[in-house]
Amino acid sequence: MKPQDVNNTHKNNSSQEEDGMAERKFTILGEVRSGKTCYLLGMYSEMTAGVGGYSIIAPNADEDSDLTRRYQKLTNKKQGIDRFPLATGAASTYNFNLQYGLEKIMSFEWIDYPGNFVDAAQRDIANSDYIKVEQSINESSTLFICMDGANLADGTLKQKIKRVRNNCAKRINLYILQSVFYNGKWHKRISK
Ligand SMILES: Nc1nc2c(ncn2[C@@H]2O[C@H](COP(=O)(O)OP(=O)(O)OP(=O)(O)O)[C@@H](O)[C@H]2O)c(=O)[nH]1
Ligand SMILES: [Mg+2]
Repeated sequence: MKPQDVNNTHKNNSSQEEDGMAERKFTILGEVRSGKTCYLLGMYSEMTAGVGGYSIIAPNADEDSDLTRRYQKLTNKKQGIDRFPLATGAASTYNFNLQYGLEKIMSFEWIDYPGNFVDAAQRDIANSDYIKVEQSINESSTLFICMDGANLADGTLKQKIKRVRNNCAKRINLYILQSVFYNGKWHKRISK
């Protein structure tokens, strides 16, 4: 997206910003252990340094130090396997600002959640955390799909496709196929 495109969005959403709400939501769809949390930590670390003039900051100092500390741990090879994050136990919401140079051009929200939320056999649709995640998926302007590379590691092409279908597609398709398109926007059903 070009800076001017984002700027237009920013102007259109100025009242949301005044209310302290994120202008956009991004949600990552991925099974248990697919790398959602590691991606968030890596993305934040890379983007705080800036790429092509764009950078991301977490205006909340606690969120910034939490993400920074966890990324430092993730990259500390001396800690061996302990450096990887534990399975996410509860959903956490992070608020970020996207900057172009010194100018803030957009705020967005990112939710990190336990991957079993997207497993039909395990998810609890009455759980308020799950409802929050489903709502975030429904309201997101962008969905990322995160897949465990182990699905593609060994075996024949047919076996790899089967693993992707069973471990990834079966779980996340539900959230994409439940979408309905009206008024020029995608909307999704929310569990009652
Ligand atoms: N090689 C490699 N391994 C990764 C990468 N990202 C994650 N992993 C491995 O995958 C494991 C799971 O990653 P997480 O980021 O915790 O996965 P998650 O999707 O957040 O898992 P849940 O919180 O249980 O849903 C990590 O402990 C690492 O061992 C990556 O980019 N490369
Ligand atoms: Mg996680």
